[in-house]
Amino acid sequence: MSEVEERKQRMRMNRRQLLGATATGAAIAGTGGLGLLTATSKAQAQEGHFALAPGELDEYYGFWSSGQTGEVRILGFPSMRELMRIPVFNRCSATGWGQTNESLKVLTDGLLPETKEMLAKRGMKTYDNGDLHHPHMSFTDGTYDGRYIFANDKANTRVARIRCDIMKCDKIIEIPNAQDIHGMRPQKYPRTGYVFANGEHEAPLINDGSILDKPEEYVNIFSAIDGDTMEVAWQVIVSGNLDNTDCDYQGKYAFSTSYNSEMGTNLAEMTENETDHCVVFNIAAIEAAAAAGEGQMLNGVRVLDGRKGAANDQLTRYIPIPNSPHGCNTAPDKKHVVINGKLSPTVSVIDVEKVDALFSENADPRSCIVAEPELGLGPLHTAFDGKGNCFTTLFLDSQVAKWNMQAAIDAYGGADVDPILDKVDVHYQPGHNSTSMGETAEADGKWLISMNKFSKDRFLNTGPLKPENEQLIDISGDQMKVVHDGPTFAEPHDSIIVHASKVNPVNVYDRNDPLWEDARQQAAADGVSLDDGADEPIRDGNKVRVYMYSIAPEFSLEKFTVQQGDEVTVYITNLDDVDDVTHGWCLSNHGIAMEIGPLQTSSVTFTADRPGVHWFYCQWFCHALHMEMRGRMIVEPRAT
Ligand code: CUK
Ligand code: CUA
Repeated sequence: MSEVEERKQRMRMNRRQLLGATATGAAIAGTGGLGLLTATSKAQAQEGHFALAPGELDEYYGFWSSGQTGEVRILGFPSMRELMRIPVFNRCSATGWGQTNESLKVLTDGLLPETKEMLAKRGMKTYDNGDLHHPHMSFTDGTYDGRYIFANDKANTRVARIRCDIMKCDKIIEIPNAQDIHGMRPQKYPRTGYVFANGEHEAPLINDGSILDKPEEYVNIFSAIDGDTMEVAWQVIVSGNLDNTDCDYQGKYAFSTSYNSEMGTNLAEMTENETDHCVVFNIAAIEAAAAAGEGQMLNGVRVLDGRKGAANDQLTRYIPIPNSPHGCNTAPDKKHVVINGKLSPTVSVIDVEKVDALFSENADPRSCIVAEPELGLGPLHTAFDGKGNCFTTLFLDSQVAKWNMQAAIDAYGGADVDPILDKVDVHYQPGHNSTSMGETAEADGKWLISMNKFSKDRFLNTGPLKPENEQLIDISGDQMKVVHDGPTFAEPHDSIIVHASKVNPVNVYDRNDPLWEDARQQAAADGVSLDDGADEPIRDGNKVRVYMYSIAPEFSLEKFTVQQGDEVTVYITNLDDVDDVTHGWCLSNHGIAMEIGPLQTSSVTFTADRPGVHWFYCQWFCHALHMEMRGRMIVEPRAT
């Protein structure tokens, strides 16, 4: 039998086992143990104080990832109402993200030249998918500062930045030398600073075809991005792959889990070792090595060798952790980092104050582990209440375990205490969880969200594709209480819950916003002001530029005329300096639509290749005469 045929047969077997059996450690594909859990009682679900009266505002913003949808979502929290979507790696029909010149600049400027070339051959300017797992806000002094949200794209190796003043993405960079950015966290102290990003999948460092099916020569890359400039500051080659990451509150170390220390390429190889590891990155030593010109420059980035046995042994340490750890979460006590076991029923607790000692000679790399409580099957991620308690999702058990950090440390030291305080059923198969302000030093211990991968029977049936289920859990008391189910479309992994006082978005754009600097410069070159528009299209060979503004319910031009085959750019400035009066510009039968917020300029470029009369209209309901907010593009046939 061929290798491939064997693999297929094994997969079919596993599937049969999964469908027939209850949860076992082997059922890592995630469908184990379904249907065995008791439902939360209706009475319990109707308690709680998460419901708001009409017009009442939430206490927190929730920033939600969307996985393979590629966007970030803003929720009001704890009401769980979806407030807004921020397109990032995806294409958005409503806002024109991925089509307007302003968004294309964000989406294309940071791509590597070879990516642009590959896409151009397919007639594309940028990717239109992404896999956004981890949204995290910038920090100052160990807590959220409301400046930015950073997010990873596992699908196409990118990191994005969202400006929190306007809640739009302003920078996306593709990370060179690395493959498939997964774990990502901003530096907590002194500020962000760095954004740490894990390349998950191993590949040749120079992946140009000169090394192919030789996994022993593959590497993995850890990157530090400068959050202010969105440039890669440095990279470190590691042994094993990288999964999730977090950092300390001292500004000294970052930590990454590795589920594939074996550097295997198939399931059996990847899960072979009894222990994998957590990599510790020594930031000062790495900065010094980069400044000294160690390592090599590759695609404009200083790449250092932090593998086991590397010449400079001060850059990294490898802490052995039981089989295939996943989540990496720093506690608000500023002292402990929790490494979540996944295939091991344990979590391993690192004391950051014991990490310095790992860098002395002959140190035991496990000497920084101060607790390793056994919590249940499939621990994936841990959140914190700021009162010394931890909440860990148990994927296979479909539960959240609440446990006490000090009790776990005491038990590890030999005391006869059970660190587990409570367990609650969640529905079903939780991945990430987050607590209110829980990844900052200001964790407030009020709410926990459990982000469950399966909803099964919790909602009306939507066919074979079902929503995820995110359950709101009140953690203010001794016992956890599930108070609300929140369905979501594919597939939020992670979320942060940020007190509303940290975030202060504007209501209207600043006319000087750098987002449309290109439009401003083009207008100046054409002798036009964006605020005044132009009465006639400006012709420049077969390029035509149309400048107009909007004031509800009219565009400044009720028609404009171009010739068939012209490359037309339409610039629109929304002069309505009024909260919540967004206009749109949709050109019928051309696949063109964009958002124009109050005092924003948006532009779009297309070829006018259909002779005749084409209506454009405002697609954002803005006024009693919104239907009348329209005009004509007249396209004169090409002379024959
Ligand atoms: S990973 Cu998805 S459940 Cu990408 Cu943060 Cu753990
Ligand atoms: Cu402007 Cu509708």
